[in-house]
Amino acid sequence: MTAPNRATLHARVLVDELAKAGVRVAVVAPGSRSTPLTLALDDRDDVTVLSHLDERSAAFFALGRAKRAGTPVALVCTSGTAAANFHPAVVEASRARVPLVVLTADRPRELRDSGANQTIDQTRLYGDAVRHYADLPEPAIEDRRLRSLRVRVDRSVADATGVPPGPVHLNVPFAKPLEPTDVPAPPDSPHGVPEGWEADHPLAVAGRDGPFVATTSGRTHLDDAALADLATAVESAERGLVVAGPGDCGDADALAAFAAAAGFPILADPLSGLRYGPHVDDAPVYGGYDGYLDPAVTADWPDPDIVFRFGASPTSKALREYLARTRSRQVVVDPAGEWREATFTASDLVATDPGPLASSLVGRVDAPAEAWPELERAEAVHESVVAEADAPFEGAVARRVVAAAPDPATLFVSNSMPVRDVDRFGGPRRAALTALGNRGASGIDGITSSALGAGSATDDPLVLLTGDLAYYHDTNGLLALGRLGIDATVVLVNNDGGGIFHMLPVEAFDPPFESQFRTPHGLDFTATADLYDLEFARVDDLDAFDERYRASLDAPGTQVIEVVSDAERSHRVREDLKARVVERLR
Ligand SMILES: Cc1ncc(C[n+]2csc(CCOP(=O)(O)OP(=O)(O)O)c2C)c(N)n1
Ligand SMILES: [Mg+2]
Repeated sequence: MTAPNRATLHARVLVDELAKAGVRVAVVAPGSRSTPLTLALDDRDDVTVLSHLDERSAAFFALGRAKRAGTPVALVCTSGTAAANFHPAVVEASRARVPLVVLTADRPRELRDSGANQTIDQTRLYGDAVRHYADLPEPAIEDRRLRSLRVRVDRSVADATGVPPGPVHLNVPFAKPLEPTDVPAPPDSPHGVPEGWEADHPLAVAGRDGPFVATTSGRTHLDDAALADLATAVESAERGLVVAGPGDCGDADALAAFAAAAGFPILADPLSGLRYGPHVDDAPVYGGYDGYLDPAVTADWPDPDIVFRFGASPTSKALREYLARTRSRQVVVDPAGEWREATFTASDLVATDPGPLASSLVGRVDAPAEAWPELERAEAVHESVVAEADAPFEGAVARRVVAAAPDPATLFVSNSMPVRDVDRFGGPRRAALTALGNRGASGIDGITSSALGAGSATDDPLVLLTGDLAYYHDTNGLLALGRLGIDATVVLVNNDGGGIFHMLPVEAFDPPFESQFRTPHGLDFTATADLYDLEFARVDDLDAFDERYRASLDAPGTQVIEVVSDAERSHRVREDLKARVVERLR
């Protein structure tokens, strides 16, 4: 078979290699310049193509999909501002270590910087947010060019899925014709493919059965001396802690087994993979720390002798500040060996895989450390104060969202107050809840799309807990519900603006607090129900919420449950609960 023209051939080879390198999902936004890529993707049975209209939402959807699935997702757009609209999600993917293969179509080189339509400088558009960048050469009927294209694709996927995973960017120029229209072969046209050329170059054109270059990479293992040093520190510790921050902390069972063997409680961020799951039966997993790690409480506590920290920096400021106050040995374990510790209190950086490290230490630790009664009691007091609280506030909504989520479920949590409320009030459960959020760069711009992307990767029920500004930011993302057949329960905490700003000193400076920070908008989100064909319910008390929430979890389709709340009152309740916990613990 002869390809009708060289752009078609080039795109087919690129996409063939993407599939062989393991990319099974592509999120594609419409445009002309990317036509060869879109058609080549659409033509394949082994790649699921998910079409999106808005590139910003598309990119966040791809991010959520890749995050939930743990496998790379390709992301395709046309030239110009379309590519720039991928940027926020690329930044988040970089910081949160999510594998994306971004393919931006471009004009041929000679049209750059010429005033040509829809042509911007796409060179290194995402700066150092990408693990790999290449400005591909234009399609050409050359054996070496096609082999280099295959190698480039394999290399990009390997970098996207490496340690740490992250986004990669290939800028892909195409000259017309972009469609699979027949073009005469050279010398009549430079865009054609000579009859028989493909059969003569099978390796370049058809590649191999698997990837053109298969990448095999090993993992970093600690040598015996390093393991012995850590094991001795664990053994001799009277008190120790495991802190699991947001993001991938590695094998939860292995970490729990280590914590149990060492006798170290786990302070588990809700997005760490350690807060929820059957392993909570095997080790003490605590989630109330944000409510009790106050200097007034911890002043008399003995410092832990050693702290093992996994994942990114914890969401909880109280926990970060506690870690900064203790004079413990603090071991940051990171498979990529990155310096992600902004309180500058770490004493050791251990570049290795958390799971295997934890398992190796289990075998070297004979007896668990002493109990830590102060911490145990603090967790219990926090739990009882919160359980007794009857004031309706946003934290109670977060608590119910977690407590009543089905097992299993995928729970996506927005930034700002939702993630903080889940952190403090959404205590551990043995249910298999996959709790995700965008904590890499903590934007509120693509929350809905990220959640729906995550939901598209699983048969789990999907629950999104979001705020009104985050919801407003990404209403375009709601289109994916109907277009891609995704069902969700969306819990929209509407406090008419940015409730988080009540937590900041700027609250006292009104004006301009209201007009410039809290920014009430008065929007009636029921309109999104008509626009996107959703079921929408507004509730203003917790009993009504419980009823709607349960009903939604049992129902097909998407229900938005808008909980009308007062940000300031909610914040005062948070302060009051914390004061009560601190008072009882002093
Ligand atoms: C893209 C982006 N713009 C601005 C911010 C700063 N910001 C952080 S939280 C917040 C308000 C969020 O409001 P909402 O989603 O309603 O949640 P709430 O604070 O009310 O819980 C803003 C504007 C951000 N994180 N990301
Ligand atoms: Mg709000």
